[in-house]
Amino acid sequence: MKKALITGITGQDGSYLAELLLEKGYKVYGLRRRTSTPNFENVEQIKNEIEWISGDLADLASLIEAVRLAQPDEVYHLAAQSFVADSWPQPLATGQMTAMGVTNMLEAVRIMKPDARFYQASSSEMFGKVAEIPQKETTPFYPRSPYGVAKVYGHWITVNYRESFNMFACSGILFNHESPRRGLDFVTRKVTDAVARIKLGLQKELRMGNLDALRDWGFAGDYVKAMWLMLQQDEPDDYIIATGETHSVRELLEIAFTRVGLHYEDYVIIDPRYVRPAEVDLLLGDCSKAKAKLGWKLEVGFAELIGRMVDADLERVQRQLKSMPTVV
Ligand code: NAP
Ligand code: G4F
Repeated sequence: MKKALITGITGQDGSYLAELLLEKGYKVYGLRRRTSTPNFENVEQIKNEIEWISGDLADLASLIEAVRLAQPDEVYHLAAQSFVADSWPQPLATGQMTAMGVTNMLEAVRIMKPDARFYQASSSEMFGKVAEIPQKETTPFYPRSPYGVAKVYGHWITVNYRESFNMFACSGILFNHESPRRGLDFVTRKVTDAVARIKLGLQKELRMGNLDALRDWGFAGDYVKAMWLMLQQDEPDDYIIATGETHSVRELLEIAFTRVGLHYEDYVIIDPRYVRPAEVDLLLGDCSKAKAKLGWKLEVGFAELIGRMVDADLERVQRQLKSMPTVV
């Protein structure tokens, strides 16, 4: 039985990856940080099948102990401060978790289990002010946020450990990927949750930032398969994972509101609080290397993804409404 250690297992990607690895017969260890209120929402259905290990990216000793306990064949390093907008008000915490956290995790593996295969969750946000369209593995980085800068560090330290210590370390440069498990702050989920609440009469307006930004949005469930495939190859390497299509935030609004028979112009208000100090205007990935070498393929398209997210939020909000006590 193969053993995998996942950091960030309670997040969107961690939860889908854990399900995939359990299906494949892995023993799955999940690193979880202490929070005052535990949040198992994304992993409730598999909570009892995971070996939970307490640890924090800022605490190297806890990561060394996690690797010692799990003795993993594969380490998927997904934990990070992952919300770009918060990386301006929290640049140091973002640097500590999203950049130095990668070195901490690599050190834990190098010290305790150097033959473990390592996956780093790199990001298309590294391309920032893009040098070419579409972006490929060879496109130079020009990050536009403290988060993007931290991810560039995480990418290069992963490459460096591969080259310095001969570790099987891969960097997956993933473009935006979404699902009903996406955090409520990210634009797709913010929109689909608002659409559900507006439709059910619980919200009147939706305050947004830059509607012209273009993103290459895929489905998280498809993307975790690529993470696993990268660690099954003969040689470690870096890969772009993307859909090869780009859509604006405005298109996202149109699709989501139309799904419930509404017009986004009737509800959306532009609020400068959601406009970023520096924007990534356009992301569009070329994943031909992953298709050719990993045999990776995309299953869920953009409109279907947003439709599924709206439906899931409608169901969830309706359930919440039903469980609320009636006021007499
Ligand atoms: P997410 O939902 O925000 O999940 C982040 C995870 O990291 C959560 O489990 C969180 O735990 C954990 N975490 C944060 N700080 C930690 C700390 N100090 N110690 C231990 N755990 C900590 O993110 P995601 O969307 O699944 O993304 C997974 C990874 O891929 C991230 O590294 C992200 O930057 C990267 N990425 C994401 C995308 C995307 O479009 N989703 C694209 C490219 C790259 P809590 O539950 O306690 O908060
Ligand atoms: O959904 P977002 O917050 O995602 P962003 O910034 O692209 O980052 C996500 O994808 C990265 C990969 O490229 C990951 F590395 C990262 O961890 C994260 O998962 O914003 C998408 C776009 C931006 O251009 C933003 O300015 O939507 C625009 N936007 C417009 N109004 C908004 C809003 N974003 C948010 N979150 N909230 C708004 O009201």
